[in-house]
Amino acid sequence: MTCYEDLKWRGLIQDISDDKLIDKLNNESLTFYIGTDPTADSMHIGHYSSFLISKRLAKYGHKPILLVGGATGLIGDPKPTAERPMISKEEVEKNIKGLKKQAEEIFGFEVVNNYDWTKDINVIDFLRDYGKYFNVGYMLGKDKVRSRMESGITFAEFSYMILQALDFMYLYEHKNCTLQVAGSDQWGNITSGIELIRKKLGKEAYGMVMPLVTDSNGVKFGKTEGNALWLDKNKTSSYQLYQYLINLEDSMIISYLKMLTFLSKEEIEELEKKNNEHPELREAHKALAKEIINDLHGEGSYEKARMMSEALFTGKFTDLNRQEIEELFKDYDKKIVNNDINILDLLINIGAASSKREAREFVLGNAISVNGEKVNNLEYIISDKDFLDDKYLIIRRGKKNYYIGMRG
Ligand code: 383
Repeated sequence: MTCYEDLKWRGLIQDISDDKLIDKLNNESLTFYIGTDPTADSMHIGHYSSFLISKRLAKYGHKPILLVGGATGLIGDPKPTAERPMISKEEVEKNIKGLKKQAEEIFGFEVVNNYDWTKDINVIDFLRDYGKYFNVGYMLGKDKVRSRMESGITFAEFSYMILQALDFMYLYEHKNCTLQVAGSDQWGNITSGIELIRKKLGKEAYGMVMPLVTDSNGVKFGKTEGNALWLDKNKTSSYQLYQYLINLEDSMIISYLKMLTFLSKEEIEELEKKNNEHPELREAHKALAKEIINDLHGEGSYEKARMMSEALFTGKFTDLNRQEIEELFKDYDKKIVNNDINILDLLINIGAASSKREAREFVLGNAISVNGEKVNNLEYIISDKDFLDDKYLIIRRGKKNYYIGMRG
């Protein structure tokens, strides 16, 4: 497959600025860039799905530049709904550090910061050198601006597209960057850059946008109950990512494999077959989770997350270490438990039973296990050996109810 065919097959091409780009992608080595603004100190999975393009194009011999918007982050790319709150310079500074490190670690390419070439442009030069090339009618025609005509847009956010256009031109002139890639929400900003380069330099530059990855209801990939899944493993653990990925809708899984992994066409077609024949095995989901989690958190991270999830299912926790147990039960109340307590009293103390009578029923009914071992003896006494890693005691009632005790 050619580069373009591959991108097309994966569903990664929503729009290109000029058909000439197809030939260039297939036969030349282009320098291209993709940018992100420092609105948080970590990227989320939505960024990951877009920034993966850098690795994909690099595989075909193109050269990626990743841009962190130290300048643009101070202004704010207009959202279709409302003005962004201004972020303090200190916060932007802190976020840049986080993002730069992350971009370097995860994607492994050169990272530039547009603050470096924007900070010294004074207002007169800005208006003469760039403002003069932008017709207000043209700017008003951009989707993002149009959608804000009712709710209002400040001059600062209105000017954002000029800053992004200026970046493209700077990178064109200084790094021979002829292509900007992004999610489809960036189309207006990218075409502004192409126009500026054409008008000011008389040169041709290109843009390519990918669809934003969503579920079948149009909800952005990686949004769970209004929260984003972060790429920083201290903010979103491998286990949390695993839970999210393994539960994705069946109908979307093949398109996710195409867009979010580097598995080949053959491998994905094989998984598609398995998914159709035995959806209950969740082979395609597992493959997706494995690719993403290992890529983000390092080899072996998927296996750990899978073991944790398995433990929750079987009730056996003996293979997990203290940190993994803490991670699994981080949202659970933990009750202090001491040695020599009888199982019935323990069940009441820990909240698994409301009375001795009920506790007795659970135990005799085979519903209770301690760290995965069934306990059906009413005289059972908790001792040292019951504390996993000398700290935690995991009581399971039935299949799904967990209660956690810890040493005082
Ligand atoms: C700033 C200066 C540039 C080029 C790009 C930028 C950032 C851009 C933007 N991007 C989004 C962001 O920062 O706002 N104006 O969160 C997102 N991107 C990527 C992708 C995406 C976009 O970082 O579609 C999703 O992740 O393009 O929304 O010179």
